[in-house]
Parts: sequence; C-alpha cells; structure tokens
Amino acid sequence: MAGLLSITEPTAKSTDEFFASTIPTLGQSPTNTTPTISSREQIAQLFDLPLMDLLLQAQLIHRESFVANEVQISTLLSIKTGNCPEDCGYCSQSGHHRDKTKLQAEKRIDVDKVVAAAKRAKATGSSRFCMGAAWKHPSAKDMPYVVELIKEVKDLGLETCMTLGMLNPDQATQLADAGLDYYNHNLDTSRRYYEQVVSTRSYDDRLDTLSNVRNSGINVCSGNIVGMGESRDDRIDWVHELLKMPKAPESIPVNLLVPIAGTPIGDKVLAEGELSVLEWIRTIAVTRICCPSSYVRLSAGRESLSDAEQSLAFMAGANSFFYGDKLLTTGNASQSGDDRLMRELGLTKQFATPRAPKALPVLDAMSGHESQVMLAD
Ligand code: SAM
Ligand code: DTB
Ligand code: SF4
Repeated sequence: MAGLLSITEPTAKSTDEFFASTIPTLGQSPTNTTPTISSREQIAQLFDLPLMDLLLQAQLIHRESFVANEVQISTLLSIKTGNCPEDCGYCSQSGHHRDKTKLQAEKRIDVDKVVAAAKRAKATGSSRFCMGAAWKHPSAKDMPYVVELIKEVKDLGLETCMTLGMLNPDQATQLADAGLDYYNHNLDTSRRYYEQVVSTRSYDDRLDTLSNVRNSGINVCSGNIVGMGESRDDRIDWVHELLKMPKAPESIPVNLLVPIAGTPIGDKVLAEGELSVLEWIRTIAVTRICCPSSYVRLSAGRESLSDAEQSLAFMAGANSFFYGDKLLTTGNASQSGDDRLMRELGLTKQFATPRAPKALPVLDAMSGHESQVMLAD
C-alpha cells in the first residue's frame, strides 16, 4: 500500500533515513522505532523540514512515550518578586531594569499564603505547584523557608517545583531530602547568545547548577526562550546542549518571549518586531523529537496566542502548560479559556504523582515490609 506521506523535498532528503520507519502507511500504526538524534547536524536538518512533516513526526514520536491527548498542568507563584541582582535582559524582575520597568518588588511571601495559593491551584485541577524566587541563589536563611514550603505543598498531594536561582550541591541535597519533585533552571539560549542576554553569570554557572540538581535526584526542568533576537543557529545549539547532558531534562519549558517594556531585550523586540510564532512551534516539535520522553511545556507567551496557534503547539508534541491567570509577574491565558480549549481539543489533565522525600520509609502495600524509596526517575 502506498505510504501516507513521503518526504522528498531536497531540504528534507537526509532526514528520510531517520524517519523511514516511523512514517505510517495507510492502515498501519507507527512502528516503535523513534530515531535517536544526537548530532548538531541532525538537529539542524529537523529545523529545515517542511512544517507539516515536522509536526507529523513530532506527534508520532510523542505518542510512543506518552498517552495521547493527555496534558500535565502546573500553576506558578512568585514567592519573592523583583530586585533580583542578576541582569537578565528579558526579565521584569531584574533590579538592573527596575527604574524603567517600575515593577513593584515584594519580599518573601508567608508560608500560609503560599499554601492557600497551592490549595486553590489543586482545586482547579493543577497537578504541580511551581514556586519562583527572584534570587541569584537562596541564602542560608532562605533554606528552612523553602524546605517548609516543599513539605507543606507536598502534603496537599501536589507535585512541587522550585526555581530559586543557582544551587550548590548541599542546597540541592537539602531540597531533594525535603522531597522536591522538579527544579527549574533554564539555559534560555545557546552558549554563544547567552553573553548578549546576561552578564552577571555564565553559561557554565547554569550548567553547574543543573548538574547539582541532577546529582541530587531531583527531576531536572530546563528550557529556553524563543524570540529574544537569537538566530535559528542559537535555537539549534540550545537543543544540542540538552542532548549533551548526561540525561535530557525530564521537563522542558519552551517560553515564547513576553516582551516587557523597560527591559533591554523587550524594548528591542517591541521596536524591531516579534519572531514568527511558527518558529516557536517548530522549536517545540524539534525538542519533542530530540527528547522523546521529556515533558515539553508551553510556558511564557501563551496569553497572546490564538487557539489555532496553541493547537499547533500541542500537535508539535507539547504536553504540559502553565495554568492560572498569572505567571510570575505577567499575565497568562485565562483559566476559563484554557478549560474551553481543552474541551474543544479533547485534552485531559494528567494526575499528580509526587515523588517521596528522599529515603522516606514506606510500607509496601503488598508485602507489609518497610523499605526506602527514591522515586526521582
Ligand atoms: N530567578 C530564577 C532563574 O532565573 O532561574 C527563576 C525565575 S526566572 C523568571 C525563570 C525563567 O522565566 C527564566 O529563566 C526565563 O526562561 C523565563 N522568563 C523570565 N522572563 C521572561 C519573559 N519576559 N519572557 C519569557 N520568558 C521569561
Ligand atoms: C519557565 O521556564 N517559565 C516560567 C517558569 N519557568 C518559572 C516563568 C515564566 C515567566 C514569564 C515572565 C513573568 O511572568 O515574569
Ligand atoms: Fe533574576 Fe531569574 Fe529574572 Fe534573571 S530571570 S533577573 S535570575 S528572576
């Protein structure tokens, strides 16, 4: 029987080999032979595919590792806002841009207020609660506070995620021992373009923290921002960085820049124009193909997107998104709009599976024996 699709365009020729066995013929299911992408050249070839071929491959590969039409949803809360000592060129929270952004800074939020927000998130059907702080790194006096937050939020049956800046090995271990499920720390872009984005820390600082998180047993969440003025080469190199890691991050947020007036990158993009949303969708699809078993999350930037653009992003293999009317300091797509879109697309919410605190004694329900469990992977 004739193939449903054949990729014959000259630009796509070299990808034929990767995909020959994954393109279904009429009446057949795709075979379970996800190609392994590892070289920069292969990533570049994926970016060059005709968009429909890329989306088809991404969706087929998505279905080999995940339940089709199921999405994981997370809710974000800023637990300490603004006055950050870092100078990230896109960020509303950097103290370096505060005279122009006029962002209202806020001190650490009380534990009971965070718990109340987590309860609201759970009531709306969110399975993960992500807490973000505008710190270069947590200080020694911040650690008992964040450990308490992890324990309280986990007690609600939610998965926990934190993004607090740099972590040393001891801090990562403390968070792992408290049971933190995910730590978010984005590479944001290529090593080359990073220097144009932030000057107060290095790419290697970022990789060191990611390595400390990985070694602690916490799941790694690390993504990017598309549309900061970087080139496609930078997007290719960012994907390549993920593949050079000992293990790809379990969770990969693909942020679309929210251009914030008063930030250097936001002002430049507002003046010169935004990148095509299709390039963001293409980046999602390539990420899905290269990291087949990672959650790929629609993160910042959804507020400005149409239903059709978001639908293409799900087709490209995204299977997670931030839910709730606010991200950290900027707006998000509305909850009622998301509920409607999920109904229209036939998407269902995935349940939470929180990781047990490190070395937590558990009673095996079948044998009655007590054992130590580590559920990070
Ligand atoms: N301070 C911590 C850090 O930098 O890792 C955590 C908070 S920081 C706001 C988390 C991530 O949000 C950044 O790494 C960046 O990828 C994303 N982000 C921040 N501002 C953004 C914007 N204006 N548009 C898109 N993504 C943004
Ligand atoms: C991530 O990659 N995106 C989220 C989360 N990790 C912490 C943050 C998006 C922030 C968008 C800008 C703002 O709301 O300040
Ligand atoms: Fe600070 Fe994070 Fe914003 Fe950079 S992205 S300025 S580290 S809050």
